[in-house]
Amino acid sequence: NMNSHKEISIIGVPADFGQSRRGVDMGPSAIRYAGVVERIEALGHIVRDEGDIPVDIDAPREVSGTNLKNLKAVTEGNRKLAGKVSETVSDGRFPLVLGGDHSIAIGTLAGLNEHYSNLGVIWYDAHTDLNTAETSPSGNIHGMPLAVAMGLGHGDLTSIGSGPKVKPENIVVIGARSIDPGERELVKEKGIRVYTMHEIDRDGMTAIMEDAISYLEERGVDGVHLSLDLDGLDPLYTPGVGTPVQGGLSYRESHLAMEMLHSTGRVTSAEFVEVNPILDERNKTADVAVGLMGSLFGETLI
Ligand code: 6HN
Ligand code: MN
Ligand code: MN
Ligand code: MN
Repeated sequence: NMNSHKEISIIGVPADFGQSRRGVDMGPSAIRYAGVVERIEALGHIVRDEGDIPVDIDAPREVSGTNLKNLKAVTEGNRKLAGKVSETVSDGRFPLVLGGDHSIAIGTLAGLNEHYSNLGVIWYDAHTDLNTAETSPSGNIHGMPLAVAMGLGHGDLTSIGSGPKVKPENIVVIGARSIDPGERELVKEKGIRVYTMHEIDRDGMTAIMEDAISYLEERGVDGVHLSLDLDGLDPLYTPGVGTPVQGGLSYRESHLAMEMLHSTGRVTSAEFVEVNPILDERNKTADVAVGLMGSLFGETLI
């Protein structure tokens, strides 16, 4: 169907300041090498690779003494990304953001917020990324972006763009299996819809995705952003991530989820994060990421 063809802008964010393991800044290169442009163009979409957001990768690292490591570098990178994402949506194009660690979701969501007043967010991740400096066990900002998007956390981060970017009741988390005590409190307090591995094991991915999609539709969302952390999958399929957690989503479950999202025709932006080629096995994780993008943009087996 020609009407479903999109104009897609690929935006690379070679940034690793949100966590402590080097290499995730090479994620965009690895995903390009895995053939992202060709894979999506083959589906009939018009793809423009916008290159990378300029990131000062050689900036000095803050290794200790703060519970918001590399705050300045994270803030600067996200300001630039927010501008680029906003401009992309202004041009009527679909932003496909390639990380980089998950702290880049702060900028993506800030940019999207310029255009949506009731955005839905699907957070596909082993983690809930709902920490603040007060609750974080690591000080790594990649564990905080969803809290920042709700307006919680350090002012330098929450003030990128204007106001809160997402309402807690417009968020669904899929695949969670590593949740810190402060995050658990926030999930309960804000009533965030979290489908942990328990619910997915019990009810199956089909039922979970149907529920997640109808939940967001009932909220009357005016756009849906998919934020996919490759550690949402089991490390068996995506070993090239900095914070792997056993017992994750399978390759097939993840493709099914992407195919079901495609069927809705409601996804308006996406980001794929945490691909770390240094920790990977022969670019396996980037290959999986590109395969999932294929399904998200309409690939079918026959
Ligand atoms: N990610 N909850 C842990 C922390 O340090 O806050 C892990 C966060 C991982 C974040 O994978 O995007
Ligand atoms: Mn808004
Ligand atoms: Mn994660
Ligand atoms: Mn994450």
